[in-house]
Amino acid sequence: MKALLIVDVQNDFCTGGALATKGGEEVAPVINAIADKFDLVVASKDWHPEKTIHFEKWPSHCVAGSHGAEFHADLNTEVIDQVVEKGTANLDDGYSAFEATNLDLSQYLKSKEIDTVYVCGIATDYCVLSSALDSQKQGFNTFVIKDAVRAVNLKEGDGDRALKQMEKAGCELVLSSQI
Ligand code: VGL
Ligand code: ZN
Repeated sequence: MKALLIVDVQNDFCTGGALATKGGEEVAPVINAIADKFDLVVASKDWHPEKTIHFEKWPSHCVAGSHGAEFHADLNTEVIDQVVEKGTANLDDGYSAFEATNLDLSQYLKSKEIDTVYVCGIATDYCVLSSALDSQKQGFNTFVIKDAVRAVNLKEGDGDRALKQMEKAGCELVLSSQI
């Protein structure tokens, strides 16, 4: 059984947001077009308290309950079976969807007999990277959908380096058209 893991397609990571990636919202139609090919769809939300050590590294973003923390309006949320929230404590970054605090994601996926996880969303060089590496570590066959991710690129090339790192760790890179 295959799951789609949609990472952080939230307003603050899209054009005009507090921590915008270039063209972040462009992943939404790509994701919408493939979502029905999966047995289960999980979406993560970066979901921070107002005060957190995370904001010593980053501008304030995705504060729980704020507009910036909402899913981007272009993402079809009707297909989402389960939302997981991460980065909710003030002492960690919570980059990985597997660090969600409202649900043990790994256990949840296993309880649904998922053995394969396709990761997409934002940002390639942080939360997608951590989530894909954790997925692989937890024993799921892990794919990363190259045309359905966007990077922060604090340093030029960070997104591409993250993709290589995921590949090196055993994740497979695919295009949405190959699914
Ligand atoms: C993210 C930086 C800070 C992400 C979250 O979703 O990739 N990046 N918080
Ligand atoms: Zn964050």
